[in-house]
Amino acid sequence: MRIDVVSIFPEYLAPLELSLIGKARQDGLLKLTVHDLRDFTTDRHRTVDDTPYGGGAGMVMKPEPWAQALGAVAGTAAAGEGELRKPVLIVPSPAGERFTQAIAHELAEEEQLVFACGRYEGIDERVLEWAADHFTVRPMSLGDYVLNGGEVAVLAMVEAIGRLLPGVVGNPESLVEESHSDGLLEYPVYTKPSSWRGRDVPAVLLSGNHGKIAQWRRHEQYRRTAERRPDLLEAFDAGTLPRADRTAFADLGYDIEDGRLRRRADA
Ligand code: 6GU
Repeated sequence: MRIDVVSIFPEYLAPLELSLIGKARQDGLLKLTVHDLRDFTTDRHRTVDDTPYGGGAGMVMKPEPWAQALGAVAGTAAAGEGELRKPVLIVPSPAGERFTQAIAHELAEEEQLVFACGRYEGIDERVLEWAADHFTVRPMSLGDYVLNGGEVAVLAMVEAIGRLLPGVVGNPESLVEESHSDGLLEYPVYTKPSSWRGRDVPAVLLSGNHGKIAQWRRHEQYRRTAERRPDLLEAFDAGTLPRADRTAFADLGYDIEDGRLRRRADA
């Protein structure tokens, strides 16, 4: 995969040289380049922003440096059958679509991703309209809070996507049983010693009974998800659960109707 990041703070992206993602770059699994937006300005002051039309607080990023930068990084990749596949332009913004594990999986299939890091009040809207001719444009948000710019969001998204690329995570099994891989939160984990400061590891995990352990872990996932992220259970397919799992959900205060979980009114 090829990734280009455009930012006025290229140093902000230095952590992408570390750990798993840094290793993936060294191994050639990920070709990641960070570009300085100011290198695409033409004035002496390397200006990237100006005051907003219509008034109001803050500054807006000017269109021309962005058009130059995006034009320079827009590669074209073969999509088979002589088709050219547009790169995906991800625009981090609190006004974007919510970035999820499912979207990370989608984006991990792409040949090229370009991240356009806005600062200030954002990028002139016409840049995104123009860019749609050359890219699949996807404004993306990490969640409902405001960061000062897209750089920290790019660190998060590149890590979430990069670890899904073939060969990046040493043991691909570790991608299977983790939070959000099955729409649920992960079960709690324990290591030695089996007793620590008066707290014992749940006995079932020491039992050697793999069926019982798998069931306990699944039920812990249900319990945790119901407690911390009940919203995730709305999308959960409860249609084909074994009896013990139905009972587990009943104990958590959920009925199952037409394969969907429904919180009991009295729960
Ligand atoms: Cl992707 N960008 C910015 N600037 N703020 C955010 C965000 C992104 N996601 C949540 N807040």
